[in-house]
Amino acid sequence: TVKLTIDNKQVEVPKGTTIYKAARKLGIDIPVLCYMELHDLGVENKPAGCRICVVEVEGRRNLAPSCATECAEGMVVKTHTTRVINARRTVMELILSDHPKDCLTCPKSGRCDLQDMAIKLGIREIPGQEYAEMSTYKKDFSPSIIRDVDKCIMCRRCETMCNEVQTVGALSAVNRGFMAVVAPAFEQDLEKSPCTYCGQCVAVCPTGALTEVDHTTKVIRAIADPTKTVLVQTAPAVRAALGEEFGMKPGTLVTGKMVAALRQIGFDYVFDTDFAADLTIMEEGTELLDRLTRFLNGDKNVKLPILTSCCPGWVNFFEHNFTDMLDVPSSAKSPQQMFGAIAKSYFAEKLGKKREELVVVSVMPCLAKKYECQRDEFKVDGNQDVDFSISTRELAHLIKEFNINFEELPDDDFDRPLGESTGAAVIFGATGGVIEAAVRTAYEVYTGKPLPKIDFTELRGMEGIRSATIDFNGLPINIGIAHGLGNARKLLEDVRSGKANYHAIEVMACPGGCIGGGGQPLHHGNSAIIKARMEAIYREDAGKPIRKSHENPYIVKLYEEFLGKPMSEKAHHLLHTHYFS
Ligand code: HC0
Ligand code: SF4
Repeated sequence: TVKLTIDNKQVEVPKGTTIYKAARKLGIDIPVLCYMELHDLGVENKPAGCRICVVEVEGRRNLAPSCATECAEGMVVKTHTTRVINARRTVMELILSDHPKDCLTCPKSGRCDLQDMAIKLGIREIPGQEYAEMSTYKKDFSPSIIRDVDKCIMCRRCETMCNEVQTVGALSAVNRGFMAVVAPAFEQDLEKSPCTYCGQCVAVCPTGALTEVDHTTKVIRAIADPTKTVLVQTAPAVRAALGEEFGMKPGTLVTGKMVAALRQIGFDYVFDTDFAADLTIMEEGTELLDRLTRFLNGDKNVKLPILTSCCPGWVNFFEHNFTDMLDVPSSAKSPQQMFGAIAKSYFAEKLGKKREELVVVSVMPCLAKKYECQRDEFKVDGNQDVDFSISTRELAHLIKEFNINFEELPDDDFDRPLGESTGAAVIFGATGGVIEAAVRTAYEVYTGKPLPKIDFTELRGMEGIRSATIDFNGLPINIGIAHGLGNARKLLEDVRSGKANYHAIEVMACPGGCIGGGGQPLHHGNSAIIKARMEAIYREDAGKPIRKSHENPYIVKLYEEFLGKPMSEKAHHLLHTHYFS
């Protein structure tokens, strides 16, 4: 260890610790723009590029970037001398001189790290601004994400997220000097790159350079249109994070308030993606058991392990990177898309309306869902099963725009039939939850016996790659779980090479699963926030009266009245899909 003094306080830290981290140990928060630590992932973004974090080290001529300078024995550090403050302001003025000043209309306004820093450092004018040249780039619109590179400050957090955590490699620094920018190869549009729309780059971008495509205006128009019946479905993870946008603690569950707010906004029916998650388990669970039985009967052509297919970032990733394995994932559509298909057939019939008269909106913790709902396979004669997908952040905007006092709302309940769900559906929102939900149903269907215990804690947690063997009455079922696309790549490569031996694998593109999605309140890679949301998800499950998908009475009714049985011809037509390279 080494001992040093920071702002007149003594601290002892392990050798190799940076000044920035040593200061944090003392409760001193040195301001940073580019630096980012992803606690549980062992990944740091440390380009020492922004120079906002400089400090004065006694005996050294130059100021030192605290994020990249290691502590030494006897060091004396000052974090807010006049020299340091002046240097920070100068750096900030330089950054702002090449940054658009359209804060009033910027989608990131109010939650922008750069704006916050300008306020914190008391920047009131930018000297020489009238002579400064601005670098300009064209805006890049994809179905999910907008890149407004004029606002890029070269912190390179997105690059770290995309390359190191997700191993997608869609973003890297190109050009030099004034024209340096983070972009896809050859400065192509995101849509032509291997981007999966996972949105993790958006989740860590400190400025308005990376934001979601906004669907709220379209939603407001649909609600105001008297010829349309507008249905909303809410994803499992939204209820565990929406409260944060209203100042509530991470991990606060706001299911009832969320339903009440959606009613006040004016949706005709407030339904739940969780209903469709239960439906997904019926289809995917049956497919798993079907493949297992064929395998046990000696069928050599059967594809195992089955891979979950409900995460659209993951689907995009395997369609791009594992083109030789496109028949391995489950053919079950995601809950978002199952919901849309059932809403515009079964429920439309119940209402006596044509599918074109219905508008289906989803609220998702995810940006890839915006892309997913536009895929051609999920349209009938050009009419999308899910018309618009808004993120948790966009829903928070809508609630504020509609003058709703969210904190004061009384709890309300979802409409029936497409609003009823079980605990198994809720846990879809956390890594490991989809496969736990599938096991709860597959076990009982396969063995014909009730589960001795409902909670499979061995499938839970934050470890990037996990595995467990579940005993199906004497038949051991090997389960694999990965979250974060870098982990998914590792696990899939082991499957491809025959090194790993699993019957079923769950993959979620975002660290933590959907609770850590790119459409959630910004988590900046902070794992404490993700863990609090995860606990909330399991709390909601534990409190549900029904906790197994096959016991959802409205799912039972849906099969009786409409679909027949899981994987029937009708179910196949409405609830299954295929993949492309
Ligand atoms: Fe998820 Fe989903 S669980 S992907 O993480 O499967 O986005 O929350 O809505 O569709 O249900 C996201 C979350 C969903 C879907 C569900 C699945
Ligand atoms: Fe990379 Fe995901 Fe961002 Fe696409 S959305 S650029 S895959 S981090």
